[in-house]
Parts: sequence; structure tokens; C-alpha cells
Amino acid sequence: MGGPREAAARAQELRATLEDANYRYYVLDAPAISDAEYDRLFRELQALETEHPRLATPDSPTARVGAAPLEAFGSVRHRVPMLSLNNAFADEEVEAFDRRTREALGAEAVEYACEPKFDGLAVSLVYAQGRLAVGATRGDGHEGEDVSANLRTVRSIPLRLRAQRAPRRLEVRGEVILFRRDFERLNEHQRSRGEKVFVNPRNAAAGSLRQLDPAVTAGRPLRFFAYGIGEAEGFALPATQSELLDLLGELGLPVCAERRTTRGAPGLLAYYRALEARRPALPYEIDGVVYKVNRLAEQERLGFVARAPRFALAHKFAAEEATTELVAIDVQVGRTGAITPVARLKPVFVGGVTVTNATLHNEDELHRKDIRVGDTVVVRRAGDVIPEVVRAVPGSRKAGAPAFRLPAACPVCGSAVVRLPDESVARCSGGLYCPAQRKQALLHFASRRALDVEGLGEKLVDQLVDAALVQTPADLYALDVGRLAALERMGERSARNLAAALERSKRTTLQRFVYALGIRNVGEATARDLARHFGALDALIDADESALQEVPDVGPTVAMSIRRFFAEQHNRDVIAALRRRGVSWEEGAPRRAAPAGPLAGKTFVLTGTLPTLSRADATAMITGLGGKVAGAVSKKTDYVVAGADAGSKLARAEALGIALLDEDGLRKLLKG
Ligand code: 5U1
Repeated sequence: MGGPREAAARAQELRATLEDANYRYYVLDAPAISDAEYDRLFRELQALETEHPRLATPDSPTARVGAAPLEAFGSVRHRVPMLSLNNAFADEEVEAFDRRTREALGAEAVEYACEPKFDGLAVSLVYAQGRLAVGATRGDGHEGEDVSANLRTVRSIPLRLRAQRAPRRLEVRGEVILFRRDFERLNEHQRSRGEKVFVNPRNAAAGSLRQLDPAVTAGRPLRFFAYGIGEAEGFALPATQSELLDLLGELGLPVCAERRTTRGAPGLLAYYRALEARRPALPYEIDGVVYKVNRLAEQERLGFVARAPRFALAHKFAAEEATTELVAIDVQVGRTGAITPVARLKPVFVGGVTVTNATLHNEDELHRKDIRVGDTVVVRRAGDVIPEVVRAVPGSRKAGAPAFRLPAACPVCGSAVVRLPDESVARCSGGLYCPAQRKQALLHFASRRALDVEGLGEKLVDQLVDAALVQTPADLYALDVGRLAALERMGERSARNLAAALERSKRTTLQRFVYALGIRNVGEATARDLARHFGALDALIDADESALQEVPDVGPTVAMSIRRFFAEQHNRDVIAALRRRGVSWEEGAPRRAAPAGPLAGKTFVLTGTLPTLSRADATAMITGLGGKVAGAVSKKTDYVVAGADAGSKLARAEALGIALLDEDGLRKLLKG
């Protein structure tokens, strides 16, 4: 193979040829050599580097599989945050975006850069002196995971920028995706080896990038498209977004060929329609388009609102729909006991995945849409959301198909299924007993404001339930240190700590205990009122609905919820077992006298985020003056105190004509 000097020259030549082949293939989309030729040159370079190890460089095309498996990913702080985009679905929202942009810029017409919105995973690539230094996921936008070793295996990501004088530091942002045909091949391969099959290209891309072993990622045909930059030093910014992407292309980064520039809302909408029509023919999946003000100086003037830029907008495509046959309707029990009808479908490919189950939301929706077993139905799926049955195709009904009825008993635990007057969903009243609700019920029971079992978090609850050591909260108090210490990742010391925390939690208050039971609609405030009013648990258990409604802020819905809970023998059994195992509290005489203070008899509901007061502070101020703070708005509510992002409680208050206060209003009222 000649002497070292010839070898070095040949290695350099091979590297240049392979890099150029990559650039032509991935960026210019115009392959210059065949796959077989590429492989031959690649192997020749590998052989040279093996024979002369000093020739191997970290940015050689052969270095893409080199790194050893990682223990875990480190984290990377994004010096310039990776923002999300505001979304639009309707044409009017796009017109409003253009109007706002024109007004803010004082311009008659604005030029935009339009790009596909890739359905993949956003990543950041930092090039230092032209060499790929760090690659990271978006994470929460401020801090992502260091997936450098994995990103280095992605062949369309250059390890070295194509530039005579590379920028000192340039952070390229874009999306890692899988082409559809590569995704299908990958799944065929996975299936043939009995390995996990991915539901869609996006999930496959995400799963591949987060592999701890870069060799696994290297075997996945991931691609990358650049769409912008983050931090930049020693890099002369061009005037526009479209020129920026041209420049990234020249530096060797793949940029998408579907980009266009246009003016005004009609231009944006025309681009959207054209790309929507081309969508099925594109080799990769997109879920919409992105519009950006083209001039970078104008982008800077527009700036950002909250977590999204004011100069850009994602215009999403409508969810994909398909028709298929509804084979059966089952019901599922959620973690909070919600009973959801689920459609079992003849398999249908929609929104990039094969769908066999879809939600029918709730009983009312099902009846409103009049969907019955045997119907041909329209199924919709968008992005990662759960597929839903939209409607039945008229005329597809089989003769005599009956309307669906929810079962009267929970299919998981057999407890009564109850629908409260104000709710759209029916729920299992098994509460503490129902296996479907078990983990949620245990976490709530142990939470800080309930029995406050320090150290009993999600992972441990999963372990305890999965190992069948705990079924109800009462079982927690039968655990011993030996059994706990035998759990994975537990150890003797942690086991002792947990046992001690459980022991401490046994001594509690009636208010905490009632709250810990997790009765639907009984939050902390109601638990406190119930505890005060009845003084003893048995009095509460025995109270009928009218007795319950004597408690301030307990209306028919809450009363019914409490009755249903205690009516279940399983729940009473769990309470008895808890008492037997030593959970105790002081019981007192019922206290039904009205409290004193200028706000006595007044009930407040807090909703949304107040500018300066925390919820706990506002509650303390109100209750300190004799007022009550309730969890839900009812006719008995006197004031609703609403802050930012107030939701349904505010809407309900408005519907019932209840006085509304903001933080200032509350402070004035409290001052008298
Ligand atoms: N094509 C494209 N996708 N995408 C996503 N461009 C683009 N730009 C983004 C994001 C989050 O953000 C910048 C506008 C900040």
C-alpha cells in the first residue's frame, strides 16, 4: 500500500472524495457516484486508517460509528434558547399574523420565507472552528441532552463545514427525520429480527437519537435538514432567512428544496396549498409549513413573545382522515377512574400509523354522533394525538344495530359506574380499590398534603404495585423493612427510611385523611370543611346527601360524589384496614357554628395565576378573615378571584353571574 507519505496523501484524497459525495447526495440531492463506488472508497479509507492509525481523524467519514456506548447523556445549555412556534390552523389566523406583522413593521407588504414543517426531532449542532463540537436535543428549549456521539453517525450532518475560513462558532438548528422508505425498511428489519417496530418515522427518529450506544444509531438511516442558526461568532449574517439557508447549504448542511419566498397572506396560503397537495409525494413526513419574516433585521425588530418568536408562524395541516369498520366498542378505565368508550377498528393506515383503536371520548359524544358497532366510520389522527372516531358514514348502518350503553359496573373492579350531574364522563367509584386507579390513588394518598409519606414517589409506587406488594393504601402499612429492602434500587437504608416515614404518617388529622381518600371533587378545602363539620369519620361516612349539603360549599355534585364513594363496600373495607393498621387522628365534636370575621359566610374560589400572590397566600388571607376558599364554583360562591390563564372556573362564574375579582380587587376587599 506504499509508504506513509503516499498513504497520507491517498487518505486525504479519499476523505475529500467521500465528503464531496456526501454533500452531493444529501445537500445537492444529485449523487455523483454510485452507492457501490462510495462503499469501495469508504472501505479503502478504513483499511488505510487501520494500517496507519495516525492517519485517523475525528472528522473522517469513517469516524461516524466510533464512540463507545454511553452511561447516560450529559446536558447542554443552549446559549440562545430553542423556541417553539405559534401554531395556526385556519386561513384567518394566517391573515391575522400577516396583518400584525405589517402593522408592527409599518410596512405595506412583508416578504416571507416559507419552509416545510418537518415531523421529526429538533436538534442543535455547534460547529467550533468549522468542526462539529456538540450536538444536542432541544429538551425544554433551554437545556437539552448531549447526543453528540449519535448525531455524528448521521451521514447528512457534516463533521466539518465546507469553508476556507470557517466561522469561529456557529450553531446550526434543524430537524432529524427519517425518510418514509427508510422507515419502512427499518421496520421490516426490526420485524425480521423480532425487535421493536416503530409506530411512525418521528418516533423512530426520536428513539434512534436517544440510543445510549451510538453504534445502534449509526445503523438507523437518520437524516438532517437545517432550518436556522442559534449562536454565531465570526460569521457574517446575510440579510435574509432564504440567503441564510443558501449559505448553510454552501457550508455543506442539507437544506430543504421545498423552500420559497413570497409576499403577503395570499402568497403564504398559496404556498401552504401547493405543499399540502405535494405532501403525499414528498419522501418525508411534514405536519405543516413554517412562515418566517424573510429579512433578519425585521425578525430582530419583531422579537419574541413568551416562548415563541413574533416573526414566525407554523401553519399546521388538518388531521388526516380515513374510513374503516367499527368492529366493537369496549370501555377503558383511566387512572382517575374515567370510563372511556374505545372503538376497536379494522386496521387502517392514517396519519402515518396503522390504527386499530380510537377514542370515542364519552357517552354523550358517542350518542350525539350516533356511532354503532358495524358502522363504517371516519377516523382522524394528527401528530401524536390519540386517534378519534369523527363520524359514522351515513347509510353504512347494519339493520338492527343497537345503540351503545355504558356498563353499569366497572370492567376492571366491578364497582358501580357513576356519572355525576355536572360531568361529561362516567367514572368507576372503586377509588382506592380499583386496580386501574391503584397507582394514582396511592400517590395521592401519600402526597404531602395528604398522609405525607416522605419518599413514596412514582417509581416506588410502580415497583410496589408491579411486584403485587401493595394493592390498596392499607397494604402500605403491612410492608416490612425486609421486603422493602429486597426491591431493586432500594437497599437497607432507604427501606428503613421509608418504613419510618410510613410509621410517622400514621398519626394524622381527619382533614388530611379525608383528603387522602381521593374522593372525586373533594379537595383540601372541602376535606377541611367536612372534617370540621362532622368532627368524626363515621359521622361523615353515615351522612346522607342532605346532611352533606349542610356543609358550606358542598352542593349536590360533591354530596353525591361523597355518598357514592362511601357506598362502595371496597372503600369502607380499605378504611377499616387503615384504622386497624394504626392510622389514627383525633376526633372532635362537630363544629357547625359559623366562623367569625368580616368575611364570615363568604365563599371564594381561586382560579388562574395571580400576579404576586401564591394560591396558599391568598387562601390564608381569606380564611384569616373568616372567609372560605372552595375548590369549585357553584351558586353558593360569592367571589371568584381570577388570575392569568383562568380556565373553566372563570367561564362558570361568568355563566352564573358571580362577582369576579382580580388580585387588586381581592386586596381592596380584604382591607375592607
Ligand atoms: N422549517 C422550520 N421548522 N422550524 C421549527 N423552521 C423552523 N424554525 C423554528 C422551529 C422551532 O424556529 C425558529 C423560527 C426560531
